[in-house]
Amino acid sequence: MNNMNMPKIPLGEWVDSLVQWVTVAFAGFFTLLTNSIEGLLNIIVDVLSVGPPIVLIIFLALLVTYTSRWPLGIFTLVSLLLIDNLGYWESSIQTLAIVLLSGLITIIIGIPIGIWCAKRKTVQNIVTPILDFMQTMPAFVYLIPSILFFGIGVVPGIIASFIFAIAPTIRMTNLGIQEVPKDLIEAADAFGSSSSQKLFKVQLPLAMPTIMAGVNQSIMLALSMVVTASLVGAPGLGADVYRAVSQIDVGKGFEAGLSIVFIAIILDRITQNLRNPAYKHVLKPRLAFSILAVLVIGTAIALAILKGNTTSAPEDENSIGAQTDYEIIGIEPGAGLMALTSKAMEDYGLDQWNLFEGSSAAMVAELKKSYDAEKPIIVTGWSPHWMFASYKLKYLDDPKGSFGGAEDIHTLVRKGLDKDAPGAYTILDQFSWEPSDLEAVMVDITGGLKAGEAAEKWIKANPDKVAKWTNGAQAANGESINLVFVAWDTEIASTNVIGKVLEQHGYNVTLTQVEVGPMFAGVANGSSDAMVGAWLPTTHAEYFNTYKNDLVDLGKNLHGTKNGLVVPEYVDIDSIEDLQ
Ligand code: PBE
Repeated sequence: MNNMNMPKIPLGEWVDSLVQWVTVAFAGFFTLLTNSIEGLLNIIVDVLSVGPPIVLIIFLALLVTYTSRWPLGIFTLVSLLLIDNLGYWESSIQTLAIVLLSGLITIIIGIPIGIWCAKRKTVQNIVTPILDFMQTMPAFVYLIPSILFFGIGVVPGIIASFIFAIAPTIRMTNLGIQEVPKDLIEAADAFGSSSSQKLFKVQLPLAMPTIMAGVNQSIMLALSMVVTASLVGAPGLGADVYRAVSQIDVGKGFEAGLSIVFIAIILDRITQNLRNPAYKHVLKPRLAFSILAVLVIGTAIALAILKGNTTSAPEDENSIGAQTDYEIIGIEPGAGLMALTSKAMEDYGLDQWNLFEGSSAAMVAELKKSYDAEKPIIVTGWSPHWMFASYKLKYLDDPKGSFGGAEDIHTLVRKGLDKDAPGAYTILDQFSWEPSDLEAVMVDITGGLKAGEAAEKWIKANPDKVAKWTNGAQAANGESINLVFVAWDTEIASTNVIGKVLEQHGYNVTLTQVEVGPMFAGVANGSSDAMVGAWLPTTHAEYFNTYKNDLVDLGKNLHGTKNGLVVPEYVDIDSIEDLQ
């Protein structure tokens, strides 16, 4: 509702249709971009991980020593050894590669735009507000269209980091050039320099310290995006942090976070002193950086040649693994389904395969993308779920039973709720329905209804069921109830329905969306009143066992769920064994 009696401007809808149009119109371009970025990233990762970790560690320690003196060199050596020791080396390489690549793109695109801004007032007037927009729009927002354009994985993460990080480079380049003293420019003009001579011989060299300060900031901003980017499946330390949050693993969160801090310090010191290395008297920067360039490029070429020679392995291009890049598209790292899938991958010996971490929404987006293009895809799936109504899908057979059988969904409430809110306790206790009910709500939500509206619609259509839940429950008088849930389609639907029922019974209900671990912890420590999405006995066994003494299990609200690996029907396999 707005208070001027004006119809709402459909801004969101416009953006939606624009993005939809762009997704289709530029599909080819996006695929090209995705493949190039992925290719470049793979090269960087390969170069960085050539030889055992100690090679790169010593190399980086030497580089930092050269640019920023030996104490920092020793710091680099010790901190990287620690990262390796803690088991975060591979993640760190991924993160480093992502940051280096977004940094590189930032420089290649940012510096020319900065120069252009400095030369033309009009360009600056147009670019400045765009930069303001890019910098202040929450970075999460870029991820959404990025998934649609580039799929899930590392590419949308790199693009979002780049958009988020490019502003300082452009601004500082512009500033640096404009700050070059007028008399120097006049002198250059007096000697008859062309404008490119002026740029490369006078303006850029003098502006370099400012430009490098901008690049340094851009790289730091890109690094700060790694956690956000992991929400859409970017690998690396960000994914480790996200997993730790999702599972409330304080120790792992700290270890991965500390690794990010170390990398930030190292990158910061290198980029800060790149122009003016501490030991430039011992080794001329020109020579030092030529050696560096030769080493890096030489390694890349050598690796490419080696790779070219070894791809002769008889790999069947039509195998499901080759067609899907050996990737299984997963959901939130803390989800029970992810643990079950990892176990299944062990049980069936799928060591070649990768389980992608991201979110349920990203998984569904990726499924839709592949489905529309009739491309093979394997996702982690569960029922009830609307995707089975919207697409023709099948579960892969699980002869070893790794995913367990049909389960129940339980309602868990905090201790003391029976005394503090007896009416709500009764309703939550009596809450029980069928998979088909839940599915109906989910289908309405994907059909475009808001979750709350879909819930109300279902409640209106099913008065008898609701009457059974509320039977004998004391009405409330605006007391507050807080329900926690994870943004899984099933839980969005069920939590909204029970929330509306409680509201209609006089409660003031808030729904709080959190990660998996925090959902259980929140009810156990009493900061939330209840959750209706505990999948037992298998999927959430670990969380349940951790917190069961501190919460009250009101038993099942639904029976007959399923977990497993799901593929579109047009994919020509039937069993997890076919992936071996
Ligand atoms: N799910 C849906 C959750 C439980 C509800 C299967 C994605 C999980 O895997 O934890």
